[in-house]
Order: sequence, then structure tokens, then C-alpha cells
Amino acid sequence: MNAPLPTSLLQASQPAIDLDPQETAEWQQAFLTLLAAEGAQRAHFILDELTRLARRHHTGWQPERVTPYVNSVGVEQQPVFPGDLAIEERLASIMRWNALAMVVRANQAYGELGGHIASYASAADLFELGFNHFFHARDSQHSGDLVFFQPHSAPGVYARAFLEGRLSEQDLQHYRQEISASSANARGLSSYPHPWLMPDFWQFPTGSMGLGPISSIYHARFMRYLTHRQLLDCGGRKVWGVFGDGEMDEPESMSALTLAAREGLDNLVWVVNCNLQRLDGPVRGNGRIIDELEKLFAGAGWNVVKLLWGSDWDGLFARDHDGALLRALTATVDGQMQTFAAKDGRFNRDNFFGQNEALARLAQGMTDEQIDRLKRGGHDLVKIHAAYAAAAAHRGQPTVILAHTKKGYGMGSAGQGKMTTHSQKKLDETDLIEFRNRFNLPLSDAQAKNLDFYKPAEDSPEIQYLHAKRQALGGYLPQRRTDCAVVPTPALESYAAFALQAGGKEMSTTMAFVRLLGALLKDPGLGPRIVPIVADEARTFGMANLFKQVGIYSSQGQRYAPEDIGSVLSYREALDGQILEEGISEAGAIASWTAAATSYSVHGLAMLPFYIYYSMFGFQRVGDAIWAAADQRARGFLLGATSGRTTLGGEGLQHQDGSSHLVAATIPNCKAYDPAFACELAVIVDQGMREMLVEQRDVFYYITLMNENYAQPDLIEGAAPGVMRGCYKFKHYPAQGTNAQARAVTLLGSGAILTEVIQAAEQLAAQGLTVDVFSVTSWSELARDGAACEQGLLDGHSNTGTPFIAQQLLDSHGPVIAATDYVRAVPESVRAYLPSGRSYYTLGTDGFGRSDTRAALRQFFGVDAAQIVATALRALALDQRQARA
Ligand SMILES: Cc1ncc(C[n+]2csc(CCOP(=O)(O)OP(=O)(O)O)c2C)c(N)n1
Repeated sequence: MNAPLPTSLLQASQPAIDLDPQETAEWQQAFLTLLAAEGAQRAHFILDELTRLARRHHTGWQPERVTPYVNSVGVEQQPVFPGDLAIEERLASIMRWNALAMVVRANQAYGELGGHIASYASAADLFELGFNHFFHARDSQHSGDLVFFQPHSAPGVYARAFLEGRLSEQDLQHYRQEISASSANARGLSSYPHPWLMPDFWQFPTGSMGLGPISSIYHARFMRYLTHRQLLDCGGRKVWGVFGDGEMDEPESMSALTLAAREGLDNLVWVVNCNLQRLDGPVRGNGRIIDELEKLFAGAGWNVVKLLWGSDWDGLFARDHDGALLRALTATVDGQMQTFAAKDGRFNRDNFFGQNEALARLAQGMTDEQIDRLKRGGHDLVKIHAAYAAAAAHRGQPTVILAHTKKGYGMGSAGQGKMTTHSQKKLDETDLIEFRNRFNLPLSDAQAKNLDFYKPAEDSPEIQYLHAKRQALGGYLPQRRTDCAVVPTPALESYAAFALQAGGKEMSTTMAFVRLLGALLKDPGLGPRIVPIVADEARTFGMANLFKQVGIYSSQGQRYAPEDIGSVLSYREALDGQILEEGISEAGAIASWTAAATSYSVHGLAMLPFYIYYSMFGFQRVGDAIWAAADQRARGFLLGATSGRTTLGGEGLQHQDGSSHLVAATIPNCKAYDPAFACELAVIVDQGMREMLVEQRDVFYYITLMNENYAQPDLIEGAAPGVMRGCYKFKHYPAQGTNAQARAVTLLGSGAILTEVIQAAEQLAAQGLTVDVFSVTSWSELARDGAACEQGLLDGHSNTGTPFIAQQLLDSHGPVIAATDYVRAVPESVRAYLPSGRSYYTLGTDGFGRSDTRAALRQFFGVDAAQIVATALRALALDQRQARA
């Protein structure tokens, strides 16, 4: 039988005005009697019945969405702590010190380096409890948990790795000095978790607030997907994420909460470190972030575990018979709570416990020191363990643990609870000695003042304990692995003949892509590894046939008879469905893509995602998430469909993308292509698959696709290498008529505008000019190649070749005119690498988009055949004038 609720809880939730206290007491007593006699289940039933009754009579009553400001796990439900508390506390203290020393040292040496102490100071116990008891690494028995770390708490993770012997003292001395570290034979420790910079250490880049939270949800969902599709059993694995309460303000943090609940992701646990502060000040100075988050998460369907008070509050709550303590806590807004955190025991006695007599009585018998040391829940390992255990055991819902902590915990007057603590990275000698004393660190005054790192001997109980705990959990974390089996890809001709020998058939590159994808999905080896992802636009891209062919993934199968059940394109949801249909959420879809694109590393199972979307809503809309995926060494395809400024007639400003190739070019491991023809597309997809799945290189591909139908040529023999390197000669147009010494021009075009370039070439040839047309498949690959050649020259390398674009254009003549459906900066990126002495003119689609027909748009932006012709003629005239001058 459950113990009756403490009366303090009942009284704290009483309405302000009680018109009949005796009657209220009778109702309360009746409820308590029921609870005591028949238990919680029966009590829940009665409460539900009363709620229904109240609603039937339209009383307008709504249950309060906030539970009392106490721990969700009651003292009586708390499991016995399964470790050595004293050792774990000592270890956490040592890590606190080393983390602090790392940041302060770096800033003493170079004031500009930055770094944070206060965030980890608040999160240390939350991290440590996880490391010692919950976060499982990948070993032969367990495929490993995924852990997302609050980014600016990275020093604490390094401090642990130092004690584990995974990082050296030299490494710690090179915190935030990635470049200079190598000359000191150390590894530089990156500011925040960066898989790109520390590829065997960090798994998830979390430095951009909000991306860690949404990413963790989609990773958890992707694990379900792998399990349901019987590709990998992810049962027993969890995704843990430690995030900041300020970080919860990011739209991305919150945007997928309902998805996590809808999918019943009980493999997901978030720990929100509610230190009540962000960078500038309190998260909700005039309110209470924990109450707000509780309502939000509970409303979204999450299991909420509040971890508010440490064990030393248990006695206070037990003695709080009239609910004064709970009332006072409930009435304290976060700004005030922060002030209490920043002040000493005396201040708290006078100003918190001094609010009324009942409170003062509670504090009687406690010294100021004891009041000062009253722990918030997130600093008490026993309470944290109880909350984590409850979260790990919960079934059917994701869990959020709202952990109440103090920002800058233990930094004393130098930072605890101070407004400025987020950026505090300098501590004077008195502060250092105070910190040493506060955490009983075995350091002499001189060692403390000198910021010596501290590591107990290898055979000390602390270090042995640390290793034993990690061994029991499968090894060390964080750890990023890359071992995974190669996925063979089919031969290009076996699935892409329709594109390679298109024979002039009309189709759009989007149609060609969908056909390629459909064929690849049928390949017995590769097919199952493909993850098609859409954000509610499969029909727009002509992919509806895939609904039937491979199904849409749904953790619930299909519980309805679809309206179009008889159709060949019927909307089919299935537990083993392959398509991830993310609804109208580009942020969600890119998080999904990232989960699949990093599966080779996170799960040791290579998957190949193809995310197809309106190109405008990619790099522009979720560019930061793509950047994070790049940092995470994603491997997969992004397909920017309906791309360009002029191929999407009628859609206008918000839909017409003229810049995605410009942004894509800034991401070092993104290979971006703007193919004009289905055959080029097939070559690029084929080579990309091989590069990612067979050669296992950390690159991803961005390919733009168009919805404009036009005649598709065969692949020109020998063109494939040029397609991949960015450019090949499409056609030579001899001058028509009898003009023996025809003037010559060279035209470059990419994507949709290549068709305009070809028309222009025909018109120019008809006017007696010799024209060479080059299809540029990738401006950014050409520019990278050019830059590499230039750098080689500067470095004095004798084997530096000529830039590829210059090689290609070598036997062409006359001025070079480039036209694309993107801003001019895209073709401008190769200007420096053209053959010397050639004039170069670029046409592009700068400015805002418009709604109109393709023809009108191309005329408006000056990229239609007529204006390419006009530009070529003017360029020729100019060249000739200059030659004469
Ligand atoms: C997208 C983004 N915006 C801003 C920042 C800068 N920033 C880093 S930490 C931080 C405050 C974080 O506060 P909170 O989430 O409450 O974590 P705490 O440090 O308090 O634990 C800010 C604004 C960032 N890293 N990412």
C-alpha cells in the first residue's frame, strides 16, 4: 500500500481563498482514506471519474498542469545507491578542478581563447552519474548508447578522459589550441564537441544550441527504424542528451517533442540542466523555467521527472507539516532563486527562511554553513541516480529529467549564481584556494595557485573505481568509431541505361532521379540500405510510386484503410516501410538524414540516405543543421529539387533558389553538382555511392534537380571523368555558311540554363560563329581544383598541374560566357582558373525571385538564349576593340 501524500503537498496546492475550510478538510480526509485503504490505482480511477463528472457539467475546470515543486521520485521510492558515494564525489571534485584549471590556464596564456567553467560546474554531477552508472559504450554485447553532451561543458568531459588516461596533461594544456598543439606533440582539444576535429572522440556536434536536442530525437527514432526494418536490433540502447535550460528556447529544441512522444521513444532520455541561467542572465527571471518546461513536456506527451532537491532537503520537507517550505519555494521566481544561489548561508537564513516563522523554525538548528551547503537535486548523486533509474525504466514515453542545479556551482564568490558567471574564465588566487577547500582537493596552496592538474595514482581507489565502472559499461565514452562493412554498389549500366542512353527522350532530371532511386531500391545488396527521406513533397517530385514499392515507415503500421487503397500509388504505411515521410519539417527531415548519414559510425552499419526537398528550403532554411552534419562526417545525398531561380515558374520569391550552390561550396566535405542531364546525374550518383559506401570517404553530395522536361542526350563517350571533376565539352558548333575564319566564342552552362546555352550556341553558329559548349556539372569542384593548383604553385610544388577548367578550355577559343540559374558569384568562383588571356563574362540570377513563366523569368534575369547570344556578341566586339587598341 502506498504511503498517504504528505499533507504539505495538499496544502501547498490549495486555492488562495477557501470559503469553507472544514468542508475542504473533509474532502481531503476522504481522499487520503481512500488512498491509504485502496492504493494509488483506485485513487487515480476516482480522480478520473470526478474529472469526467466536472467536465460533463461544464464547470470549466482544468487540472493544474504543474505538479508540486518537489522531486518526482519520492524518498520512499528511491533505490539504494549502487556505488561508492564517497569515491564518486571525490572523482567529480577532481574533474571539476581539472576542467577549471584547463580553462583558466588557457586564458592565462592567451586571453583571447575563451572557454567556460560555470556550465560544467553545474552539470558535473549529472555527467558523472551517467558515466558511472548509465551511459553504455559499444562492446561485443551492446551496440552502445548515444550521448549528447552540452557543448560548453566539454572541459569536464576532457577532464574525465584525462583521469581515464585517454588524454594527457599535454593535451589538456592545449585546450582550444588545435593548431599549435601538434608542434608540442599534443592533441588540441576542441572548444566544443567536434567529430571533424576529434574524430575518434566526439560523436555529436552540439555547439550550435538546439541542434543537439532535435538531433537526439531523430537518432532515437532512427534506431527504431533500424529495428523495425530488421536491419539492426537497437533494443536495450538509449539516447541520452544533457542540454541547457536556456537551450530549450531554441525552436529546434522544441520542434520535435511531439514526434518523440507520438513514436513512444522510451529509448530517449533528456536531462535538462536547469541552472536557471543562460549567458546574459536568468532564463526566466520573473517566472519559473522548471514549471514552464514541465507543462510543455507533459503537454507534448513526455514523462517528466523533476529532480529538484538534494537529500539534505528530505528532512526539511518531512518536518514541513504545514507546507510553508513548499509554498515559499513555489512562490520564488527564478531570478530570486539565482540570488539565493549567489549568496551565503547567512543571507539565505535571513531572506529565504526568514520569510515567516514556520520557515524560520525549519532552519533552526542548522548552521549557516549547512544552509549554504543545502544541495539542489542536480548536485546530489543519490537523487540523480534515482531520477536516471526512473527514466531508464520508464516505458512507452520519452523522459525528460528537469534537474535543478546552480550555475557555477562551487565557484564561490567568483561565480556561483552570478549574472556574469557564464563567461567567467579567470579566478584569482583566493578563489582557487577557496575552490580547493570547497571540494577537499589534495592540492597544496602552491599547486592550487599554479593551477596544477591533478590525477590520483593509477593504483589509487579512485582511478581503479573509475576504470571498473566504465569497464562494466562496455568501455570509455565519448568514443567515435568508424568500422563498418563496405556496401557494394551495382554497376552503373545495370540500373541507369535509360539515362546513359537516353536517346533524346524528354524527361526532367527529377524524373530521372526518381527512376534511378526506384532501380537502386531493387538491388538486393544496396536497396535495403537506402533511406528515402521527404518533407511532405514526395508527390511533388513524382515519387508516389515508391509509397507502394517500399512503403512509408510507421512504427504503428497502418491502422486505417487508405482512401486510395485500390490504386497502384496507394499511400502505404508499414512497420518495415522504407521511406521516412517527415511531414512539413525541414529541420526534422535534415535531422533524420543526419541520423541515417552517420549510421556507419554511430551504429557500425552504413546506410545511404537520399533526402529530396525544395532546394530553397535546404541550405538557406536548415544550413546550420547541414553544417553540423558535415562536422559529423555525414555520408549521403541531398537532392535540391525544383532548383534554380527560373525553373520553378509561378512559385515566386520564397521558392526560387539562386544561392544554394554558393552556400554548398563553403562546406569542405560537400560535393555539389548542378547537372543538366539525366546521364550526368547517373554518373554523379554512381560515383558518389562508391565514394561513400565502398571507399568510405567522409563526403556528402548535394545535387540539384529540375522539374523541366527536355530532350535528354546520351552520355558522351569519355565524359564521365569530366562530369565528376566539374566540366566537359558538350559540343562543338562549327560556323554555318562559308566564313573560313569564323570568330569563336566559348559558352559554359550548368543545370537548367545549359539548354538556353545550347540554343544560344545554335543561334551564334547560324550567325557564322564557331562555338564550343561546355557543360559545367560542378562550379565548386572546379573552383576547389583551381585553388589547389594555385596553392601548389605558391608552395613551389613542381608537379602542380594546370587547373582542370583551364585544361578543358585549352583548345577552345574566344571570350568565355557562363550562364547559370544561380547568382553570378557561383560562376565567378572559377574566374581565376581560366586559361590566361581569355575574357570571361558571367550571367546569373541575382536579386529576388518572381512569379511568372520560365521564359519570362529567364528573360527577366538575363539568362535566356537571346541574352546569352547578345552577351557573346558584345564580348567578341569588346575583345576585338581591345586587341586593336
Ligand atoms: C545557436 C546558438 N546560439 C547562441 C549560442 C551561444 N551560447 C552558447 S552557450 C549559451 C547559453 C547557454 O545557456 P543554457 O542553455 O542555459 O546552458 P548553461 O550554460 O546555463 O548550462 C549561448 C547563448 C550558441 N552556442 N548557439
